[in-house]
Amino acid sequence: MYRTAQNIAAMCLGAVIVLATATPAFSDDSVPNPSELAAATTPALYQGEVIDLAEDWEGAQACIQQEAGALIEFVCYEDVATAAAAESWEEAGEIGASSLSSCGAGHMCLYQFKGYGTPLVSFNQPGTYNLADKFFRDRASSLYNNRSTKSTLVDFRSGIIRDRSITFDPRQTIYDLAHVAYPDGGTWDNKADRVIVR
Ligand SMILES: [Ca+2]
Repeated sequence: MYRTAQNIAAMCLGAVIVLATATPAFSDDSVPNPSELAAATTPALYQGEVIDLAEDWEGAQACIQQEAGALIEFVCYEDVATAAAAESWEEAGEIGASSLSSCGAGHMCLYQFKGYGTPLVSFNQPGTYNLADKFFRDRASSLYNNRSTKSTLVDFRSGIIRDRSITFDPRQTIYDLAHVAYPDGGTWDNKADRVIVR
């Protein structure tokens, strides 16, 4: 009798171990793993996985800052249309007649290519963001400051040369930063190292 009970206990323990092994700590893909979050410079959720925007977007085309206090700061999508639908961006946020791209109300959107071409990274919380942390340094070529406040791009300079900056009005769009003159010659295309959102 004792032996049988022991065997049953062992079987139960085995079953528990199998269950524990087969079930991840977070069975819901939408819940990020805390250790992954801590290891990433800029953790973002993309297709149920935590990625680090500073390292690799892993094919994501639109990474959207979430409301303050969100469990994870950025959520990424495979294209802008999917992002716009998931984030409930208003149609008013669409740029141009083709609606190829969009930028949600309250967001400062930076696009890697002119004409609002993706990848896109957007910010909707006031703050100062180093774009290297988003794998976006020296990449922005167009933008839409779809906010009620001004936003600023900064280009880092070294030595005695002051950093350069340019500020955009609320709702301002720039189709092509290659048409925006840079203080020391050239243009603002692929120059921005930091964005300041107010
Ligand atoms: Ca730069």
